[in-house]
Amino acid sequence: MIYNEEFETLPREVLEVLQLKRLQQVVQRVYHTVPFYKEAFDKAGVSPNIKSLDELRHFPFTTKNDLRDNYPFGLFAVPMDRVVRLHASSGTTGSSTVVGYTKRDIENWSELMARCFFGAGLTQNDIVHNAYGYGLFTGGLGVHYGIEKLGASVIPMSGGNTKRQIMLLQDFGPTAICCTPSYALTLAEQGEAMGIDMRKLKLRVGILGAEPWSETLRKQIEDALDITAMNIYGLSEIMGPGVAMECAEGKEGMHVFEDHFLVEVIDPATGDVLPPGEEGEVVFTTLTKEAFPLIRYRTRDLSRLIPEPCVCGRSLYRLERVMGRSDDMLIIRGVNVFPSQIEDVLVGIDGLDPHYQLVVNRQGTLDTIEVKVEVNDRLFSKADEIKTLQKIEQKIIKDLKDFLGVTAKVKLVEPNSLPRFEGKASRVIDNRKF
Ligand code: DLL
Repeated sequence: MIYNEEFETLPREVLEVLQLKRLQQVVQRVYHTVPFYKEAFDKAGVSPNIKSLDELRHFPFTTKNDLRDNYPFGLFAVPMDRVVRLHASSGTTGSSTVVGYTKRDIENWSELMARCFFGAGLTQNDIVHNAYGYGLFTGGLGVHYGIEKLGASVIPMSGGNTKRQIMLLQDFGPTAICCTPSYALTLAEQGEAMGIDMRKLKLRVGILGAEPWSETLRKQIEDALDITAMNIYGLSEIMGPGVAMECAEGKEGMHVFEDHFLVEVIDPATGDVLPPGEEGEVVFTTLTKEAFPLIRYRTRDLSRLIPEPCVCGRSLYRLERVMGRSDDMLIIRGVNVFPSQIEDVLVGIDGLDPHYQLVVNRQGTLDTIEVKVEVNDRLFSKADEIKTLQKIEQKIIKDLKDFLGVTAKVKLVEPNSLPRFEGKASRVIDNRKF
């Protein structure tokens, strides 16, 4: 099912003409309104008068660090009186990334989300249980507006409170659910533990994303809930959910909405653009965003483009399931966190040494993170004062929650007990299997 027949099935040549026109406009606009881009383009010696799509490969990349350096609104391309919504990623002040939307941006986003839902087989007759978190995270509201745009009924459940979620799944009888894949499995398991036959619910479709997941997990979720589980991809910087989405007919690879986002895949080491089909890091340029356009944003997500036509009839290239990243970002229960952010929190606490290890596990369906950190000699010599240690442990737990939104287990360990590194530190032990 195709929501916007005109734009989702454009012949490639026509799509490319549209992309070029939009690219020319956005490049001109950022050059003249955002000092960061003027400086970056001038430094790279590229002219904002683009004549072909191919020229884009000579433009400099934008990275998460650039967003942080311009925190909070430095990369916005419109005055604040045109911004109607802000979202942000998790992180302490200055390391969080903030994104903004104009009215038109929200309309476009809603339409793209409606495309996702319709493509997954939903119509205005569906009731959709939205368990993505509402708030600064783009998942909750992004999905919410898309469901309303489609004309289906949305249950704005947000995350957490699993028992209540299960109660509403029974009482309201939603036909679709939106949440992370790991949460879908948690709901299935909790429901079963409560003696409920989760396969008997009215649910028939799951729109799942925001974290990497495998075909094996898809099968497990589909079995446990008796639904079709569909993969949705997106990132706050580019818009939020709805940058790419699987279609019900193909269910293999996620169609990128290329009329709004220009996608490239690059070699993460050299930055060279790779031919379609080769695996590398995904880079997006927004073609229509007003408040917060991004040119050649390096997502750090690893994938490949599938240029072959899809059985659904869309001409849009597909992005293969994203399974990895070219940086060390972890996604713990939907919260994105870098080891360096955890380090920042730890070094801010008296009595700790900057030697730590992060152990990530999957317990049942939920990701857990344990932070092991060395106390310093001074504190260790007073360690008989158990209360002092407990206090520090509690402070770390609270700070990680307050600053990063991460719920962690914390273990204080003796000075010099964690591994030391000669080259690159490898402080993360990720035992999850995707
Ligand atoms: O996770 C937006 C979103 C919300 C997508 C709801 C889908 C559903 P961020 O918090 O900025 O935005 O995290 C973006 O999450 O760069 C990927 O590494 C990862 N990610 C998102 N969707 C998928 C997916 C939202 N389907 C980061 N498969 C991205 C694998 C995904 N990874």
